[in-house]
Amino acid sequence: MMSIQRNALRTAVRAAAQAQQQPAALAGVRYASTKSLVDAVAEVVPEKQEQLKQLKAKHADSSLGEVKVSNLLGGMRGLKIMLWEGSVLDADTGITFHGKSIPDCEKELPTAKDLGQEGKEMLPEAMLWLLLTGKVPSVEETKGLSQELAAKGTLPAYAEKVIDSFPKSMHPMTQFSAAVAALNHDSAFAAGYKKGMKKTEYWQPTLEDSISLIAKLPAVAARIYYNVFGRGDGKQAIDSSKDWIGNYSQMIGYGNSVGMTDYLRLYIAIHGDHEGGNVSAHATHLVGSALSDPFLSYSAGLLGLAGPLHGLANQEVLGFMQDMQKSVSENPSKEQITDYLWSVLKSGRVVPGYGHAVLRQPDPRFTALQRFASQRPELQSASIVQLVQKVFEVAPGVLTEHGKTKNPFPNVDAASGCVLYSYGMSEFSYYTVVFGVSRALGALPQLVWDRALGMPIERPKSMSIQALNAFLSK
Ligand code: HAX
Repeated sequence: MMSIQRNALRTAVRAAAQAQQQPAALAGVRYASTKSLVDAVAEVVPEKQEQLKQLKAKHADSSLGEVKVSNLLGGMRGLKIMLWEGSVLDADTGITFHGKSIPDCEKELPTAKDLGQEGKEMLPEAMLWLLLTGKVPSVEETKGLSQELAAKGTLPAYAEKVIDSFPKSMHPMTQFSAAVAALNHDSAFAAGYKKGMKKTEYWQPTLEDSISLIAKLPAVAARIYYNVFGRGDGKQAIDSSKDWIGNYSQMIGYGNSVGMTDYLRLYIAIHGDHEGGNVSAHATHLVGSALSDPFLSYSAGLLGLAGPLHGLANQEVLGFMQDMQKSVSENPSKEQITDYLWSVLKSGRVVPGYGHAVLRQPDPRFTALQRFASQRPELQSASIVQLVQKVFEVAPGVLTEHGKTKNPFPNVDAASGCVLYSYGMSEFSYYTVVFGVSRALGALPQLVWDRALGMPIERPKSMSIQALNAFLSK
C-alpha cells in the first residue's frame, strides 16, 4: 500500500518537474530532494489518518466546552474549534512546535554552520520540515530541502511582470499578497482538481504547490523591496549553494552581513507558526477549506497579516520607539519611559508590542530575539536595541497598573523590527513582508494536513442580535 502510494507520488513529482522550466543542472537536485521530503510526509500520512479515524469513532460526541455569548461577541477567543497540527500555544509557556520549545529547536534543528554556511542560528527550512512531518530533519535532509528550494525559487517571467507593474506607492504587503495570488497560474492543485483527482490524492499537489510557493517567496519579497525602495541587487538570482534565507538575504542586499543573515534565519524560523487561531493562519486555513489552491489561500493569509493588530505591529513598534526617542531623548531614563508610556495610554492609544490574545507571560519569541541581540557585538551600541530592553523593564509594571490588558508582557513584535532597523533595514513598511516570508512555514503545512485528513469546508453558524435575543429569551 505504502509503496504504491510512493510510486504514485514519484510519478506525480516527476511530471511536475518536467512541467516546470528549470535549468537542467538544478532539475536533478530538485527531483532528488523533493522525493525525500515527499517521502517523509507520506510516511506520516497513514498514521495521522488513523488517529483521526479513531478520534471520530470514539469521541465524536465528546464535549470540548460550552459556547457562551461572550465567545460569540469576543472574537471566538478560547473556543476549541480548529484542528492544527504544527504547533500549540500555551498561555504561560508559549509556543511549542510538535512539542518542542524554541530553545529545544535551537538545540536540535540543523544550523547554517551544519550546512557549511556562516552563522549559528537554526535554519527555517529545518523548521518547515519539523512542522510538516513532526520530525527533526538530519543535516542531509535539510541540505536536500535547501537545494530543492533554491532549484524552485526562480520566478516565472509573468510573475516578475505582475510585480513590476505595481505602483511604488502601493503598500508592500498589498503587492506581496497580489503577487502570491498571481502565482496560482501554475498551481498543480488547481490543474489537478480541474482534471479530476481522488480526494485522497489532494494533499500531494497541495504539498507540491506549497513547496513551490515557499521557494519563491524570497524572490517575490526581494523584487518588491527592489522596486519600492531600490535596495538589493534587483536580479534576484539564486545561488544553489546557499540556504533558503542565505539567498533571501543576498537578494535584498545583506549577503555580506553575517549578523543580518543569521538574524533573518532566526526571525523567520520562530515566526513560522503560532497555532491556528491567529488571523494569518486562520485566514489561510479558512480560504483553503474551500479547496482554493495554496497560492490563493496564502494570499488571503498575507492580507490578514497586514493588519495593525497582527503582523503590522512590528512596523508600529519601531515608529513608537523612534517617536519616544524624538520627543524624550535618544537614551531615555526609566522614569522618562514610564512617563511616556502613561502619556500614550492616557491618550487612548495602545503600547505596541505588548499584550497578546493568548499569552500571559513574555513571548518566548521575544526572549529568543533578545538573546540574539545580546550575543551580537555589533548590536550592543544600537540605541534602539537598548531602548527595547529598557521598555521591557518598565512597561509590564505600567500596563499592570493601567489595569486593562490581560497580558502586560511583550509579544514578539516588541523586539523584531528594532533589530532589523539596527542592521540597516530602515524601511518600516517592508517589515511585515519579512514576517510574511515566514508565516508560510506553518500555514501551508497545515493546508497539506487539511487535505490529507479530508477536513471539510469551514462553515460556522452565525447569529444576528435579533436571533440571539430570541434564542436567549426562550
Ligand atoms: N496597550 C494598551 N492597552 C492594551 C494593550 C496594550 N499593549 N493590549 C491590550 N490592551 C487593552 C485592549 O485594547 C482592551 O481594551 P478595551 O477593553 O478598552 O477594548 C483591553 O486591554 C483588553 O485586551 P486584551 O484582552 O488584553 O487583549 P486582546 O486579546 O483584545 O488583544 C492584542 C490582543 C495583541 C491585539 C492587544 O494586546 C494589542 O492591541 N496589543 C498592541 C498591538 C500589538 O502588539 N499587536 C501584536 C500582537 C502579536 C501579533 O499578532 N503579531 O503578529
